[in-house]
This record gives sequence, structure tokens and C-alpha cells, in this order.
Amino acid sequence: MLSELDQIEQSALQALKSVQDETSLEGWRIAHLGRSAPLMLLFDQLGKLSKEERPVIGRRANEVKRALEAAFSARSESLRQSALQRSLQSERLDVTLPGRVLPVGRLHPTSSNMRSIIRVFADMGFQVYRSPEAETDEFNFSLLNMPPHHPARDMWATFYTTMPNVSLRPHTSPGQIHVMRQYAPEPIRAILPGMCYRYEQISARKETQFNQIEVLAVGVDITMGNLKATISDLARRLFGQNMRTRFRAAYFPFTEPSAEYDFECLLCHGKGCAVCAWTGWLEIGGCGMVHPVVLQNGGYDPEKYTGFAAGLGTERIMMLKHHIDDIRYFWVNDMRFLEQF
Ligand code: FA5
Repeated sequence: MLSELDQIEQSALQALKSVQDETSLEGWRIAHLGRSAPLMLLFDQLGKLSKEERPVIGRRANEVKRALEAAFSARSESLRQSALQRSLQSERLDVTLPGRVLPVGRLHPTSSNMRSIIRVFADMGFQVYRSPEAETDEFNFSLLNMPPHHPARDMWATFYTTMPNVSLRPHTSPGQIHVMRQYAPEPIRAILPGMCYRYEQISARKETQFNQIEVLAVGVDITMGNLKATISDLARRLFGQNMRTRFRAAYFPFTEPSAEYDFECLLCHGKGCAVCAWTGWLEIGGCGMVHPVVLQNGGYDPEKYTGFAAGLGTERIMMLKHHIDDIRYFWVNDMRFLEQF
């Protein structure tokens, strides 16, 4: 029986070596320490042994039982440790990994561009003045020296509304009257940014809605020289000292003399492209000395005061700056475009 116990011990310890997980460990426990295990059956037979044999075999059987129980506990602990190590390895957190950046909103390129132009004017001492996007016929045209019969009204393809006499402003110039009436007879250096609307054929350089900034300076001894200096300085501050500008004689009913000014087309560097209509220059806006009638309508005595005004298309400036070859990108809400700014 002693040799049988040795064999039970050895084969149980041998079997324990191949146990690799909790389930097979439990199977091992039932097979070697459970009720029907050979060791336990041997305990049942102790009563049948002689008085001399019983203590010897009993002691040895208890030794084997304790040895198997100790081996079971040790194996159980080592399995628990290796499971813990495995989970620590597989679920390890790398605290040095950069966090995931959540997508955040930002300003539309039109707005950020508008703000950078406004900043340049602010540096030159101009204040921002807001004026309405829907105007009466009087402000849109009459007070700007275009009475109802005046053919120059056709220069602005206007969206009329169902409300009599009210239209969406086709340019920011009506704001001139609002700001003059608020400040007359004080000197003015103001810019009026905002959306304009025109019923026109959409193309690479023309949209039905776009932004303008109206520039207005009124005071004593304001000259065309001041106007040219302001526009040229704007171009240089936005695009660098070498930016070229040109002024062409033009006609606007609310300025006299009038001009249009162009910035050199940076998309083609003067060679000609669809955006500059193959001229090498991109028309940015119109300008001129405020017409005496308009000064008067704004509350200024044209004998005493002079002023200059200009209107600039801000999307065109952004197109030049970022080599955008089609104005329609500003309104199609294509993330591939918007995310670049
Ligand atoms: C005017 O709107 C005058 N009010 C400008 C002015 C102001 C003249 C003060 C004298 C004194 P014009 O229609 O040319 O002018 O438009 C001015 C600028 O707005 C254009 O040069 C262009 O840059 C921009 N613009 C005009 N129409 C569109 C359009 N459909 N899409 C995009 N930009 C446009």
C-alpha cells in the first residue's frame, strides 16, 4: 500500500504539471482529491488494515494528501498570477499616446478673412459701422444720387422683395448715408462690412451673395490722394510691399470723380486666368470722391467738407490671398475646402 501511495502521489503531481487553466485545475482536484479519487478510496480501506499497518499507512496517506493539497494551492496561485500578468499586458494603457483631438468648429473662411481686413483698417484708424442688409429704395438708390428714373440703377442687378420699396442691398454704399446722418458734422473714418445680394449670372468670380466692405472718410481737405494712399496701403498690408494696384477711371453716380481699382492677380501673376478674366488684374472694387449731393443727403455741407468712399469685394481678396480659383467654393459647404482655413 505504501508503494501504491507513492504512485498516487507521483502520478497526481505529474498530471498537475500539464494543468494550464482554472477549468483543468478543477478537473485535477476532483480526480485526485475528490471523493472518488484513489487516495480517498484508500482512506476508506484504512479500517480494514491490521493495528500495526494502520498508523504507518495512515500517516503516509495523510502526508500524500497534504502534499497534493499544497501542490494544488501552489498551482492555483501560479495560474492566478499568470492570468493577472496576461491581463496587465493586454490591457496596458500607454499614457504617452497623444489624446484624440475632438473636432471643433471654427470661423468660416469668409468671416476670418473679413476680420483680417477689418484689422488692417482698424490699424489705419477706421471704426466699424453696421448697416442693414435690406434697405428702402431711398437708401439703396435715391439718396445715392440715383432718383427713380436714373438709368444707373440698372448697374446693380437688384433683388426686390414683395414689400413695396424694399430690396436686398446690392452693395454696402447705402450705409454711407446711415453713418453720415449719425455723425454729421463730425469727421468720419468708418468701414461698413456685410453681405450684398445681386441677381446675376454665377461664375468663377461672381456670386449672387457676397461680402463687401464700404470705406468712408469725410472731413475737411480729404482728397483723392488720401483715397489712393488708403487703398494702396491696404493692398500692401494684406499682400506685402510689392503688391501692385492700379486705378482706372470709372463711373458711379454717388462719387465724382470715380474710379475702379484692381490688385495684381496673384493666381496667374499677371499672365491671365479665368478669375481675372484674362487681364492679369482682379477688380477689387469701386471708389471715388463722395458726390456733393450725397454729402448733402448725409447732412454735410459740400462747400466745407469733402470725402472719399470705396467698396471692396472681400471674397475676391481671399481668392487672391489663397489662390482660390472659383468664388463658388465659399458657399457650397464642402468640408475639404473649409478645413483648409
Ligand atoms: C459697387 O458696388 C460700388 N458700391 C462700389 C463703390 C463704393 C464705388 C463707394 C464708389 C464708392 P461694384 O458693383 O463694382 O461697385 O462692386 C464692387 C466690388 O464688389 C467688385 O469690384 C467686386 O469685388 C465685388 N462684387 C461685385 N459683384 C460681385 C459678385 N456678384 N460676386 C462677388 N463679388 C462681387
